[in-house]
Amino acid sequence: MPRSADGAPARFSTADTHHMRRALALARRALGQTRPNPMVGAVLVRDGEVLGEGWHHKAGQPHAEIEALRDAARKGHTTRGATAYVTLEPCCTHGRTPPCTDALIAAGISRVVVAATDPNPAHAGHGFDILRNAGIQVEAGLLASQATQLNFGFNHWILHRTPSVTLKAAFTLDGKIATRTGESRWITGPAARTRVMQLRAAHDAILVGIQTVLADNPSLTIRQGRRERSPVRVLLDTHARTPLDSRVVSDAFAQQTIVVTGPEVPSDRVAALRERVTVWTAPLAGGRIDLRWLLAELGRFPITSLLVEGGGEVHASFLRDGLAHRTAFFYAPKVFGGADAPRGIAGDGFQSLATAPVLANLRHRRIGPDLLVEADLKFTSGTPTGEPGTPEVRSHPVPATAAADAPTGAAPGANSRAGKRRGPG
Ligand code: AOF
Ligand code: ZN
Repeated sequence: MPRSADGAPARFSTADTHHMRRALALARRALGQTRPNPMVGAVLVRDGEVLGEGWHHKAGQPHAEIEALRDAARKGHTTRGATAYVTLEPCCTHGRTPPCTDALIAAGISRVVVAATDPNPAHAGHGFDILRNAGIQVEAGLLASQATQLNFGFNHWILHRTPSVTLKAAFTLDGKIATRTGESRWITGPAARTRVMQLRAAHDAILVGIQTVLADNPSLTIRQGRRERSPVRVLLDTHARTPLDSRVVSDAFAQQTIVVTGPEVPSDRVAALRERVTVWTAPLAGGRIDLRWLLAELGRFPITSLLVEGGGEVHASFLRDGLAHRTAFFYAPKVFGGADAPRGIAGDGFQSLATAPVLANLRHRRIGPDLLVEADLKFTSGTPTGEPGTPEVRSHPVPATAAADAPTGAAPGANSRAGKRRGPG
């Protein structure tokens, strides 16, 4: 049973559920647009009448509650005695914008129904206390898991300041991602590829390795109907081998691309790349880009969620270092065979059963002829981001470890800062 913010059982009516569903739908309108802020929706209702609706559009702009209050005012409604349905606990601190708790109290709202608690340590229940102390009835937990899932990136980032990492791959049933002659288009069907577009849209950035760029020349954009847009695209390119005519470097979204090279690469290659894209010079760990360093930089960018689309060596590195949180593995009903045919997860592999990651909370479904298996990664020991040797499930929300205040946002492509700071090696 859902619980109110103070743990007492709360009863939600069908009308409550209906309005919260609407608030969630409003929140989703800003999918991929709010980083590093969460997506939030709000609906104001009195006596069954919807007075105002709103959602958070972008970091730095008004929060969902404020948008809904303004919408009600525009429509000539007062809000005294109304119920506010909000998908996230109202904030109670001054960030880029003033506290929503103050605005709700000033507007005379008498009941606040919330889906998820804000994991931001600056809020995390304080918003509820402030509202309740002002005499407002507060109930939380309605459709909480949907609201939490929606903001899986924010929920991780606000605690760790690094992105939540999802590994995505499309395999044959025998774990191959290409035939032995390198044919890989397409392993999965069109429905699975549409689902990949949705996955991309739900992440702030996509990462691939140089092998994938050289083999497939992917565009990594989001194509929905006639519209095409791009999340931030990150290429791991230790030796600065990215061809200047590859799509990620030369298409209309090139200013959204970050090429990450090692420290010792020809300066003319870096200069040529830098004319089109942002180039970061990264330290190496074991001869490859140091992924911990990269995740910290992406967190500063700020990127809250990262979709890793391979190839096999890249996936293996994230797994080996315990840096991935979820998987989205597509399986096509095909078998390629071949000891030398490329595998979805390569590298050296884990030495023992005891150190191999285990997948928890498995969710599977058919997508056309294919199968999608989504799961959370569980490292039983080895080198995850948590304490070595400690069993740990990195699902969402993750345990609190970190800082309290939210940094300021930055526009995609506006990060020549990083490129300038770390010149070519
Ligand atoms: C809400 N409603 O719509 C959002 C909230 O810098 P600011 O002022 O935008 O504050 C950002 C923090 O506010 C963010 O880290 C998260 O805790 C919360 N986001 N809160 O009440 C909203 N987007
Ligand atoms: Zn707020």
